[in-house]
Amino acid sequence: MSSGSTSSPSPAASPKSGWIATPSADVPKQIAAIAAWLADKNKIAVLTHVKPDGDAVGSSISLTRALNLAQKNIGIAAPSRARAWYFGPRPSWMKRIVGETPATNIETFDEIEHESCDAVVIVDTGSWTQLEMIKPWLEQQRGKIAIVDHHAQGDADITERRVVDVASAAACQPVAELCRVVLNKRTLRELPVEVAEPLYLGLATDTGWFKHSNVKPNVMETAAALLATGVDHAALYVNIEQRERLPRLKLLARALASLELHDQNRIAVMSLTKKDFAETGAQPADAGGFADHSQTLESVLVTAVLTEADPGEFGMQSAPGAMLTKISMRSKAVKGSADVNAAAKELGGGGHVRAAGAKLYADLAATKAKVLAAINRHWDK
Ligand SMILES: [Mn+2]
Repeated sequence: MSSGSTSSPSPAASPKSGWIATPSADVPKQIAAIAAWLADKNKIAVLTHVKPDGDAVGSSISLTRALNLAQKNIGIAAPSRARAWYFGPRPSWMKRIVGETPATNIETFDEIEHESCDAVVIVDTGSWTQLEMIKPWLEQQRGKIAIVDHHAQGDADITERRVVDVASAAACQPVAELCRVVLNKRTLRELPVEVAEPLYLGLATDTGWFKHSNVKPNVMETAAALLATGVDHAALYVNIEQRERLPRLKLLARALASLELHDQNRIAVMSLTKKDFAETGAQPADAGGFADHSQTLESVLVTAVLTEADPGEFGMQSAPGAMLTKISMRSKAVKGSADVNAAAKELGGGGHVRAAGAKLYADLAATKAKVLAAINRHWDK
């Protein structure tokens, strides 16, 4: 669920009670059941998690397009029956991917409070914490909701109608199958390219453009089928990953200048102050993905990026006299690395084994000491 350049590897285990992965053998059956349930629905909202990333946008836009194309095929005379809904900050490239597809950016709850629909499909999440803003509305849609996800954690009380394919690196994989069934195609290779392209985007971004440890044969098989439909993957890469603004690069220069190595050069720490943001003109979101740079150092196994932050940015209370520091950690997928999820949990945060974060009411120096100590307690045994 993180942004394109910082996509984390496979979702963590330990599901809450009731939220269980769909057994692999049942995934096709469950997808077929959701497609059959959607067949006669005339007004469908396709939702995804707050702060949508490549997989969230890719899976929601492709499904919205497939549902509307199927509507033409079955001849329902009405405006487009499916619409994608988004809330929270959106990636800069989003408009290019959404194009003319019906989509609404929800800024405040009252915009949707009285919206009605026949069906709601939630993709790439199944957690109330990721759907907070529209939770009261969703609670009124009981019985009308389906979830297509790939995360091992979620809230079972949202709906029982769900497919949770944890063997997939991206939600776009089960959603690709759903699109195929909705459009009555035999194989993914027969999907229209406008459906295949956002699916490819989700698959690419959730795997770090096919370099994370979650890349399995099924990922490459799906990617190959999507490419065969005519997806221009080189253009997609340029459009998504090569659109940086100068302030972000200037902020990266500050981060690299701050780089320190600790613990026999196994831990890299970069620190960004409020002054760095002010002087480069960068926004808080511009610091995403910086760990990728320090991780290129051969000796480094774990990277921490520490950022002075505004508590209000996270909806947190400002404590007088206390500085909030945001911590983002990454660990290399190699033997002898560390479990940054365990380290983050000690600091009151969490995430995945290879990508996790936390926030502390402490200044940069105090935070650094706590982070180094926490990482040191969680080297692989
Ligand atoms: Mn995802």
